[in-house]
Formats: sequence, structure tokens, C-alpha cells
Amino acid sequence: MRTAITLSQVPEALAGPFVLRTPLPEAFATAAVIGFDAVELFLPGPDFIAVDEVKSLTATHGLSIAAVGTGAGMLRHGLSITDADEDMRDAALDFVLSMIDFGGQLAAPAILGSMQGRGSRDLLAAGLRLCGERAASHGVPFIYEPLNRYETNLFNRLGDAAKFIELHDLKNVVLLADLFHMNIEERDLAEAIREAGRHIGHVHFADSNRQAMGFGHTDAKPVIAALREIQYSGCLSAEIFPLPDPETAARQTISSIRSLL
Ligand code: LER
Ligand code: MN
Repeated sequence: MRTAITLSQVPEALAGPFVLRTPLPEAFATAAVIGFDAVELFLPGPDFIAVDEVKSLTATHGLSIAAVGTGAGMLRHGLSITDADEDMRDAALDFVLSMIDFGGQLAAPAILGSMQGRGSRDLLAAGLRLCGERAASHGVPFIYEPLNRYETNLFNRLGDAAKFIELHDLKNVVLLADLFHMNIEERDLAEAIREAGRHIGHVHFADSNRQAMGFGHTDAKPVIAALREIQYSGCLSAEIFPLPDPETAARQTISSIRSLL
């Protein structure tokens, strides 16, 4: 398993669970110095920075791109791929597809989190199919993230989302296990990970209170054991609040992962 940390460049996401918010060159340098393998990018959109500039930052700092978030489409433009309005839905899909293309050029998968909205499962299946196909053209998966009940009506638990992927035969769509959402919705974190098994393609590594692992009350040992059991080899990505400050949160993430792995 590899370590990753979230970098946000979205002013509207000031209250969000993103650790490093300084300009990208500085944020990449901080992530590398603290010892992360990768960074997860939360950007305003696909044109915020040229792909070549990101490639040069990854090369300079020896980091890879764990994933790219799409949530700015919801935060900045109110877009969701399950919007009942067809024009809004199309605009949402355009945004997500353009983020898939952006990430794809960096060998990074895109994530559908808040842009899933609160719509119908049929619209979700249609959107995920398109996104999975587009991601496949870049040789990366597309990541679907079940969220807690206060953020979506669609899927709150990994096992239900895994069954949905199988029922609709959604190819190249993997699941994001966000331990913060899971702490609210799952009966048992490790059991949920085992149940979703091979469908899990990304992990948001957060403690119960969405702070760095070790700053809340989640028992991370069985979680790591379950991830090992399903032979998860992706990133443990710290999508957490920068508390008490970004550097402490980042360092705590690394030291907790080192003690667990
Ligand atoms: C995004 O990864 C996430 O976990 C959401 O809670 C953000 O709204
Ligand atoms: Mn998340």
C-alpha cells in the first residue's frame, strides 16, 4: 500500500477535508519532504493547470498522482450527474469526463464523490457506465465513492455499491472506501472492506472524526488487516481536516501508516 495526501486548490472548499492548500509547487514539496508516495489533487477544473506542469512537479518531487477529485463541479457549479434536468446532467458529465481526461494523462483515476448528487440510481448507473468507458481509454479505472447519508441518497455502504456495480455490469468502475463515511454507515469497517473485496480501488484514510488516523477513535489495525486480506495495493490517501495544522496532520498520517504497515 502506498501513502497519499490531499492537495486542494479550490477556494470554495476551505472547510473541506483537504490537508495542503498552498500553491502546488510548495504543496508538492511539502508532501515529498514529509514522505508521501503520491498526492491526490482537488482542483477547480481541468484547465486549472497544464498537464505538463503537473508532470514536471511529479518528476521533480518523486511523487505520483493518486487520483483527481471532481467535487469542484458540485461546489463551484452545482453540477451532479444524477440531476433530473438533462442539460444540467450533461454539463455535469462533461465536467467529470474532462477531469477523467485530465487525470488519465497523468495515469491517475478520477473520483465521483459529491458530484453523484442525490438523484436516481438509474441515472447513476448510466453516468458510471460512460465514465468507466472513458477512463478505460486512458488505462485507468473510474472511482465511485459511497458517501454518508447526509451527503447522498444513492449509496452509503460499500457492499450495496458493490452489488450495484455487479447488477449493472459496470465495467472499469471501482469503489472508494472512505473510512470517515464508513465510520458513520458501516456495521464494521473491516467486514465491509472484506465484503466489497476486489471492488475497492482507493481508500480515503481518515479517523472517525475525519482527522489524521490516530487523532480519533477508529481502530485502524483490523482495517489494514482486511485491506491486506483483499490484497489491496492502492493508496491510503489522507482526505482529512488539516488539524491542528496541515503539517501535523500530514506527519501524523505518515507515522500512523508506518506503525500499521
Ligand atoms: C469526497 O471524497 C468526500 O469524501 C466527500 O465527503 C466530500 O464531500
Ligand atoms: Mn472521501
